[in-house]
Parts: sequence; structure tokens; C-alpha cells
Amino acid sequence: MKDTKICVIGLGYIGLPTASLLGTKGYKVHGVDVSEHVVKTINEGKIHIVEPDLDIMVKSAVNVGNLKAGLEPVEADIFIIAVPTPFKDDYQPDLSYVESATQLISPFIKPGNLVILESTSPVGTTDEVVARILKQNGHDTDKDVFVAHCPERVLPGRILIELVENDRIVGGINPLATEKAVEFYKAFVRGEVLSTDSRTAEMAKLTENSSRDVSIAFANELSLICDQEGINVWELISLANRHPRVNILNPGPGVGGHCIAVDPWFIVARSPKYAKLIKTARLVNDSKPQWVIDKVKSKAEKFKNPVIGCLGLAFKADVDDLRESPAVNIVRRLINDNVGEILISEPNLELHKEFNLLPCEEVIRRSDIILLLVDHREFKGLKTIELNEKILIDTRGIIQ
Ligand code: SAJ
Repeated sequence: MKDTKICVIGLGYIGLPTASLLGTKGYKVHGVDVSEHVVKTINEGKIHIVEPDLDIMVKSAVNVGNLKAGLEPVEADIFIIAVPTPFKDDYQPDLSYVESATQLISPFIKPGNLVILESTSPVGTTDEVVARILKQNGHDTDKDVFVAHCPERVLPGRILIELVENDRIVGGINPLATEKAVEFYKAFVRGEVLSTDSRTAEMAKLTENSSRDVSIAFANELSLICDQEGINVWELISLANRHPRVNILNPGPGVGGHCIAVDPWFIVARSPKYAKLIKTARLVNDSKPQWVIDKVKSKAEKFKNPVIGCLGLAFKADVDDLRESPAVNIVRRLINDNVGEILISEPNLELHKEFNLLPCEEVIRRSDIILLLVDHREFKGLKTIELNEKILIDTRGIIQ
């Protein structure tokens, strides 16, 4: 292991934890990123994203000389691609980062190398994009360059734990590639390493996130029905979940982050004729922020100069990540539509370039309407009784 060299392309939420973990396990890791700032920060032993314990891991990998970052790849035994796979305006997958990462590493690849795509990808990407580009560049991916997919499955906030503890699904474009990739993951993963082919591995990851999206859509749909019927949806769900075979997730202001709100579209894009439920779930979850906005507007109408206190901006509890956050979308719309004076509190951020952030207590004290958007631990102790006469719209069901 000491002599195994690994080149990780993309030093974001997945690439950096993976690179630093491998560095602390004794591999010689070279990380590549397009951002000079990211490269400089990591080489100083620091981090550019918020994730528990990642700072310690990066510092120790850099200090022992096992993690270096650069703008260009180097020759290695194993290449790991961990770049973003967003979608375009028409919900079609944007694979341009995977394509450019593959082109970037191609001149550095030698016979015997293993190339692993970890980015969440539409079915066929490992074979039809990564292996195809390598083949076009003269590499023999049938015989001596091994190409596989191993989707990342870690939960932001628990990345370093889940990188080691979670089971991994590994699928090569041929059985030999699967075998080589399985052998690599078995060296540092404590969970089980399960082998399949690359297309099934790609679909497994999309299925996991779509399954969660569909379940959340069910909860969100229930929340609208219950609101109309005057029923507390959280009480309802906790009662229904007492059935031994029922497990309903929680409604919220919408689904955020860059995974669950994105990945189901990769299935819909390839199978529009059949992916009806998956698409509907996406639409149900994407329509929830508008429902919240309408609710606030109808309450605000009762005030001459309404002050609306928004609690939370992040896409989920106890993180500082605002990507695809329904809370941000809702706050921005309330401001643009001049619904009233908007006060905002986000305890996980000190500053925001667009919004003025205030302490939670001040927001509550000054507001007529309290809009709870994120179930951060700082908000969990709030009690209806302390909110006096104020109107409460609790999209997460945490205020008692
Ligand atoms: N949410 C609800 N109700 C719930 C659960 C979640 O409204 O009951 C919302 C959250 O508030 C958030 C969104 O859904 O806005 C997504 O949050 P999450 O915690 O469910 O998932 P992510 O996006 O942080 O991470 C997911 C994970 N996938 C699954 O749990 C199947 C993670 O394991 C994946 O690695 C990650 O996507 C990814 O990178 O794909």
C-alpha cells in the first residue's frame, strides 16, 4: 500500500474526504482541482468546506507528506474521478465535468492502471463516457486499463464515518475491472464491498436517492392534505409509523442539496416513458416551497407592516451547506415579492453575501410571523409558548 499512488480528480465534498482518508491510510495521494484557492488551501493543511473532523484528517495527511494538491494530474496506479454531475436547464444530465476529468487524466494513464468514477452518474456513463474517451485516446480498456464505477454514498455531516463504515457497490465495465476495484476498496472500507457491473452500480446509486425522494414526496403530499383537513401531520405520521411495516419520512419546506433533488432526473432523462412516479415525486417536492410562500403571504395579509422572521437557510439540519436549499429559495422570494420586512437567522453561517444574518433571539423578538425552515439544533428548544402572540409556520414540525 505504501507504494500505491492515487490521483483524485475533484477536491470537493467527496474528493477531499476520500483523498485525505487514503493519505492517512498510507497511500501517496495527489489531489487535483481546477481552483487555485482550493489547491493552495489544502497544501497548507487546511480545508475549504465544512465537515466534521475533515480539518484534522487533511492536516495529518498533508503533514505526513501523503497528500498534495495541484492543478494538474500526475502518473498514478489508481485514478479516482469525483467531480460534479449537475443537470442542465432542461433536466438533462451535464456530464461535461466527467468528460473533461477523463481527458485530463488520459495522458497520465499507463497499462495496469485502475480508473474509478465515484461521481453519481446516469446509467452507462462509466462505459460510454469514461471508457469511451480512454479508448479513443489509445488505451485498451478491455485488457490493460481497468475502469469501474463505485458511487459515493456518504451523508454530509457524517462523511468521514460513512466513507469507512458504509457498504460500497463496485461495478466494473468488465469482470476484471470489478475485481481490481473491489480489491482496492476492501483495503480501507469496513463495510461490505459488493460487486456488480458498472450499469447496475450506477443505477443503484440513483435508486437510493430516488427512493428517498419518493418517500419524502409522500410525506410532503400528506402535509398539504393534513393542512387542509386541520390535522397535525407530524402527529399523524408518528401514529401511522407505529404500524410495524410503515415508515413515513418527514415533510419539510422542500428537498434540497445537490443529490436527492438532482439524481432522480438522471433516471427520468433516460426513461421518460416509465419513470412516472419518480418524476412526479420530484415535482411534488419542488412545488413545496411555493406552498410555503403562499402560506406566509396569506398570514402576512393580516398585518399592516408584517415582519417575518426566517429561521434557517441551510438545505438541512446542522450543516452550513446552502446548495439547492429550499429555505434560500423561499427567503429570496419573500424578499423579492415584498411580503414584508424579512429577518433571517442561520446559526451555521457568520456572513452571507446576499442576506443580513441576525441572532435567533433578535429575529424572534422583532417578528410578527416566525417561519421555521430548518430543524437546526439551535431551534429545537423553541416552545410555542415563548413565541407569545406570534404566528408560527413550522415547516419541520419541531416547535412544541
Ligand atoms: N428531507 C426531508 N425529509 C426527510 C429527510 C430529508 O424533507 O425526512 C430533506 C432534507 O431536509 C434535505 C433533503 O431532503 O433538504 C436531502 O437530505 P438528506 O439528509 O436526505 O440527504 P443528502 O442529500 O444530505 O444525502 C443523500 C444521502 N442519500 C440517501 O440517504 C439515500 C447520502 O447517503 C448520499 O451520499 C447523498 O445524498 C449523495 O451524495 O448522493
